[in-house]
Formats: sequence, structure tokens, C-alpha cells
Amino acid sequence: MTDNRNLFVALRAAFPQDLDGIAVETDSGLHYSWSDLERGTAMIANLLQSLGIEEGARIAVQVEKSVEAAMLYLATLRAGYVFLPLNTAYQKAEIEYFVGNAEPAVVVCTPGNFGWVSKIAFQAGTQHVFTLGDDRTGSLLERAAMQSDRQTPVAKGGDDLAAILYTSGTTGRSKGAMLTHGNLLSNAEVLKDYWGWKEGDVLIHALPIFHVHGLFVALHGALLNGSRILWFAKFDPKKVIERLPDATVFMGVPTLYVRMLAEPALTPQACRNMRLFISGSAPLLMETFSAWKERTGHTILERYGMSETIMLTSNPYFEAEGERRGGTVGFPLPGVSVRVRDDQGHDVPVGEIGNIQVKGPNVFKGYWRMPEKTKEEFTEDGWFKTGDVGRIDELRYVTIVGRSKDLIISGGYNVYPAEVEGYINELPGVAESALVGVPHPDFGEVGVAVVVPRPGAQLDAEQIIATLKGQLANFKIPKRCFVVEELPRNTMGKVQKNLLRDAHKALFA
Ligand code: MLC
Ligand code: AMP
Repeated sequence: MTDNRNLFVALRAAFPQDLDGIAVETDSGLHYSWSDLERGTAMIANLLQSLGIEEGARIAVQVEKSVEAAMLYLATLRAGYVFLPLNTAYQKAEIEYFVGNAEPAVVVCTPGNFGWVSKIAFQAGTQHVFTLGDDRTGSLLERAAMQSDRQTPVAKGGDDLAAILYTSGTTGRSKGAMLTHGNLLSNAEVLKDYWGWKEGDVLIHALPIFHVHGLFVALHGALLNGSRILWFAKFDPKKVIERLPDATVFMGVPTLYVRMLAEPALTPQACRNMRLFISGSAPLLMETFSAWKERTGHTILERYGMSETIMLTSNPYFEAEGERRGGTVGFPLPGVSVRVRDDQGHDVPVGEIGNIQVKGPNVFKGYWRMPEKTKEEFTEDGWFKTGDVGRIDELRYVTIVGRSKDLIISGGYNVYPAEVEGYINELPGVAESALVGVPHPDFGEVGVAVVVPRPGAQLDAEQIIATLKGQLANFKIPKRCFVVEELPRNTMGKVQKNLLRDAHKALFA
């Protein structure tokens, strides 16, 4: 049917004529044909549909990266359900919150985590828990193997939900950003043109598949172009560089570029067939941008996105549209509007700094079951407040200079100080704490905790970190902890995080 906006249908329509060709080649030597993707996703979709769950049901997934995990995502779209990816680093309390909030009908976890994850899921009312290992094991595939390998994708309108991505937005607890088939498809179509995807392109996919970057930008990019993917279950700079000669497109967070630059094998010769290196999810240092150009001859294209909006700006690919400028995130994408306003809601003059707001077909539908929060994050005239602070110059280049949201971006993962401080403050003997982001050569930025003991209590900084390790995802654990007598405050009593940041800015220099 022509008005079916099911994202899967659009992606599948771009598969090459020869379905026996290789679609995905993994770092463990496996090859998947286009026909394997078509049949595998049909079987998983049939399994999901056989469960008799209602339309719009959430399928929550916390598994290691594998091609089958990507197929589970595509099958969820195909069957018309809503995909909810979860970082594999999340621990018990984090999963409890997401599952409790999203009330998924199906949870898929690793075989090793089945014990604790299924307990949480069943307690939250989930009816079906499957397992999926990164080596094609687990009950999901066992059950899917009994299904037919043909399935008609469910018809979806552009406004129907496709995925929920949990993020903390500008404040407070994690919120589920609801993305529609229309959001995802329109963004993928724009990027296909804007980044000049063409026949023969081969993508190196080395990012996790539970966030916008790896799951949507990279995966949709290759599929919508019928392009082969060189698939890395885990990023390894040496192995990725070895495969560069077989590829044309690479996408990474800045940490990936920093780690590849440390490898002597990164040479112009290794990059001879590459067409495009894209960076995003965190600020790319000018130093990295320049070093990359010098070492490889390639100018990294930096773009800017977020869970609520997918991609909103990008440096140009085609020279005719302008040069790729380091330190900027480029222009608003075609069809996407970006403006900069002051705290009173007035447009700032060209080139001046203010709050970045966005409008367009890429902007999400709202936060899952949080209409009030959704309202707070939009202006009265319907623009989404990104929480990022920046400027737009006279040539329309957007530069991000900071964030109004209290957020640390570490190696491309978001760490919300309020969440980590909440855990620290619960520890025995702690009066209060502050988590601040400081520069780090590998992760760009990392969290450092500053903790005040209760009167008479003795605190051990190492012990605090060790205790947190059992409670929170590893990337949220402060890299250092300091016990101090008091936190610096301004006359209003607010903790002056800028002073703490300043005091510790050279810790990892
Ligand atoms: C791992 N660690 C981190 C970390 N990743 N700490 C802080 N920040 C991170 N990002 C911890 C580990 O638990 C370990 O702790 C120690 O740091 C060293 O681990 P490692 O072996 O060096 O880490 P590794 O497994 O190699 O992972 C690093 C990484 C990974 C950079 C490959 O973090 C990663 O894949 N990042 C990409 C994130 C991403 O895709 N973001 C896109 C978001 S979408 P210990 O104590 O155990 O030694 C988005 C929108 C948009 O933002 O615009 O795209
Ligand atoms: P998330 O919602 O978790 O995907 O994180 C989105 C946030 O990442 C944005 O609001 C920005 O603060 C940040 N971000 C993404 N891309 C860039 C970039 N190229 N430069 C600076 N910050 C970025």
C-alpha cells in the first residue's frame, strides 16, 4: 500500500535487487545476506504477533550488540510494535525504573541476566520474557525458528510510535522520548541526500545499538541506501582501521576518533577508499578535527542530534553547500528549523549566544505518559527546547557553546549529575554531594564527585566509588571522588558547580 509509512517498509524497499548479496559482514566472520535480513525479521515479527499483544505494545530490549538484535529492532517495526532499547550497562534499579515506567509487553534480555531481569519484568506485569545471546542463542531465536519466514508488515501512519528512547531531557527523572515512524523515516531520507549516500557505499558500524547514533543514524543510513555494513560487536581501533580500506563511510563519537588517532596504522593509505567520516553525540575537539585531517587527509563532518529530535544540524557533505567547519555542527538540516532565543524568549541577534530551539518533522511526539513534562519542554509556539546553548552565525553555521541542562557527556553517553548525586546522598554518612564534569583526554568529559560527610562521619572516597559500582551503569561512576568539608555556595545558597569544575579541571590533563 502506498500510504504505509512503516519505516521497515521504506528500508526494505531500498534492499538491492540481488537479495543473495552480502548485507552484513561481522567482525566474527559471519555473513548475512539481504534475504537473511528479510526472512529473519519476518520470523521474529511473526513470533511477536503470535503472542497476541496489543497494538502499540512496547518491546524492551537489553542485549549485547549482534545482528540478531538489530533484526529484533526491525522485526518490531515490521510487526507494528514500539521498540525500547536499553543500554547493556544498566543495572537493577535502572532497569526497574524503565520497565516500571514503560510497562512493556515483552522484555528481551541476555541469557546471563534472565534471572534478575525476568523477576523485574514479571513483577511489572510483563507477560513475555525472552533471551537473546550475542552468539545466536536464547529463547527468542528458538521460538522464532518455528515461525514462517514470510510476513506482511503492519501498515503504519507517520504519526504512529516506532520507538521510545529514555533520556533525562533538561531536568529530572528519565523520560521516554516517543519517536514516530514519520520522525525516523523523514530524518533518514534527509540524511541520505545530505550526506550523499551512493551506490557502492560500505558502512563501518562500530557503535552500540541502543542509542540514536548507532541504532538510527548509522543503521538506517546504510539500509536506506542498500549498503553493506561491516559490523563490529565492540569498537576496537586496531580492527576498525584494518577494515577501513574496505569501507567508504564511518560514524563515531569523538572518543572513537581519539582512540584511532593513537594507532600508527591510521594512514592516508588505510583511508584511501573512504568517502566520509562523521562525528557526533558529543563535542569534537578542534584538536581532534585538525589531527585527523593531518593524519588521514579527511575532514571530519560533525553533526548534532539528540534523542528527542534525531539529527537536527549537520556540516555539509557537498562542497557547493559550504565547507565543513571544525568546532561547529553545521547548518540546520533541510526541513528542520533551528533558532536561538534568550531566557525571556526573544530571538537573539545573529552570532549571539542563547538557547537552541528546534522545529520540524524530526521532532518527537512527547515524553511517554508525561504530558506536563512535554509541555514544559516546548515553547508556546511549538518549538522544542534542546537544553543546549549556542549561536548561529551569518552564514547559518550553528555552534554549540554549552548546555543549560546539567548534563555530562562522557564518551558519548549522558550522565545526569542529579541521578548520581541521589545515589551518593543515600550512602551512610553522606550529608550532600555534587557531581561535575571535567575534561578527559579519552572520554572528552568525565564525572568527578565532591562529597560532604555528616558531622562526625568518616568517609572513604574509594569506598564510595566501589559502592556505586554495584548500583549504577559503569559509565555513570565518577572517575574520581573527593571528600570535603563543605560545597561552595553562592549567596542564594546554590552550589557553585563552576568553582568545583575549575578546581578539578586539570585532574586528567
Ligand atoms: C566505558 N566506560 C566509560 C565509558 N565507556 N566511562 C565513561 N564514559 C564512557 N562512555 C568505563 C568502563 O566501564 C570502564 O570502567 C572504563 O570506563 C574503561 O572502559 P573501556 O574498556 O575503555 O570502555 P569501552 O568498552 O572501550 O567503551 C568506550 C566507548 C563506549 C567509547 C567505546 O563508551 C561507547 O561505545 N561510546 C559510544 C556511546 C554512543 O554511542 N553514544 C551515542 C548516543 S546518541 P571500569 O571501572 O570497569 O574500568 C546521541 C545523539 C547523537 O547522543 O547526537 O548522536
Ligand atoms: P541524547 O539525548 O542522549 O542523545 O544527547 C543529546 C545531546 O548530546 C545534545 O542535546 C547535545 O548536548 C549533545 N550533542 C550531540 N551531538 C553533539 C555535537 N556534535 N556537539 C556537541 N554536543 C552534541
